[in-house]
Amino acid sequence: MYTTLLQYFSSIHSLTVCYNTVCVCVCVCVCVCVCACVCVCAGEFQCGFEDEAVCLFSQDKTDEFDWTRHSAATRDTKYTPNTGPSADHTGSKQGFYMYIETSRPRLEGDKARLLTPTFNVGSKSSYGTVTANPTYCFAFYYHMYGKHIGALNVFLRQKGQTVTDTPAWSLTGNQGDRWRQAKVNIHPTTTFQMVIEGVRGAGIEGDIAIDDVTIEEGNVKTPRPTVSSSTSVYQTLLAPGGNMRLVSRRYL
Ligand SMILES: [Ca+2]
Ligand SMILES: [Ca+2]
Repeated sequence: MYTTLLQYFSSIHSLTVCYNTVCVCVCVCVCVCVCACVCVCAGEFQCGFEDEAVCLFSQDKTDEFDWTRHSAATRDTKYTPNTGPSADHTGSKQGFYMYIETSRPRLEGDKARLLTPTFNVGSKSSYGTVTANPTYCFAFYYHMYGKHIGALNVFLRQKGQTVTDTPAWSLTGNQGDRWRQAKVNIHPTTTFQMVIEGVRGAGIEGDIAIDDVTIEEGNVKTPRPTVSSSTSVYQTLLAPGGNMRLVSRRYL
């Protein structure tokens, strides 16, 4: 209920805040709902899924199932002990992450897509100068453990006059029982979201989890991680640049 109200509230109010701001809203409902929001500049977008509102991430409704917010081990540990994380990325069993539960009734190929908030790309003055064609580093931690792991795909969804999804990153297959970080440069030229898609593999030992998602201005700062070519693909998005300028970045 709380999350639904929060998303409803945010959808009808343009939260006039910069991209670097994280807002937390509280709604009280007695016949009618009254909401209040507090916004704090955080320096970058960061989400560890610790709050029930999950930083205004949303579930795609056009796919087969949803991502689940969870802590400690994934739900069906009793029956499927060999898949999913046992704690969130920080190692805390009280910490939360998002994952796809691949037990019944899920079928091979079923997809669940998780959407970041929508960000504006504008132009930004900084001490009289203008930042043009900024690059953003989109980073997150993933956990892909189990013999039936399917795929984890990331798309840049640009929401101009038409909506276009561009592949930004993809990985398939068992990566072992550990959290690893993925980083990718993105070059949005208009309002955008990131789409995180989990695909169910051939069996029930296929839980895929993510945690600590960040978007910050600038290029990826560390070398691209090396991944096994036999089971995985790592792809850097090279979207065409534009004359994009950044002034205000905000949730819509
Ligand atoms: Ca977390
Ligand atoms: Ca869904």
